[in-house]
Amino acid sequence: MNYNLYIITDQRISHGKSHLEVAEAALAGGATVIQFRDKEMKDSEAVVACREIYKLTKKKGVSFIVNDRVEIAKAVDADGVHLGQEDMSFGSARKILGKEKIIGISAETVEQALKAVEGGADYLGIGPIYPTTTKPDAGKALGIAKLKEIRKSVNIPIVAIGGINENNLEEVLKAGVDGVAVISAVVSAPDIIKACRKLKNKIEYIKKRKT
Ligand code: TZP
Ligand code: MG
Repeated sequence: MNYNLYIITDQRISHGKSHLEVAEAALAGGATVIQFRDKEMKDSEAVVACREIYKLTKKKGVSFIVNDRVEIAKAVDADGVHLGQEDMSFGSARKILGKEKIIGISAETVEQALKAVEGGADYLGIGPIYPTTTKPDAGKALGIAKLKEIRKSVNIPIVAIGGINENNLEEVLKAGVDGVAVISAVVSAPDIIKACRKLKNKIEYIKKRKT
């Protein structure tokens, strides 16, 4: 899985664009992962939206992850699910989805990261790295030093999240993460395709320079 530019849909801040419209634009702009994230949408509607997004991602060979909602990930045959510390347990999710699917876990501390790895997580979402208003209940910003510390403690893929934009992208990537997860800097942008392309080009440039 290519974690480079992990875009998370959010209809609350997309200025009227649907999850599908956001996903379509993000894919056109070069997103390498699309995550569906909606804590309010009815299951029946979420399944319809996810089926459509899934189809688009498959046309592009991009991974499709569902946030929190394991049953919906299962229903639409998504590539995987992303779980926070308060969501369904890893073991239950693995049972429902089977061993082939990707399960990502959010972690804010080295302890949580190690526990997730031990439990069999496929990747970690670490954040919020910077302050963010997109997730009001997110903890305090972790900062780059903590991100580096977590990076050094585990060897599975890491995606950094929270307040990431084109201005801080470089220092985040320099911490050794595999990719960045972005919501507002892309989803709320007037031109999602352009915002994605800009980030994507920058990520590729920085990664190439490093190798
Ligand atoms: N988890 C930790 S921070 C965050 C989530 C879902 C929100 C990230 O959104 P943004 O707009 O990219 O700061
Ligand atoms: Mg969650």
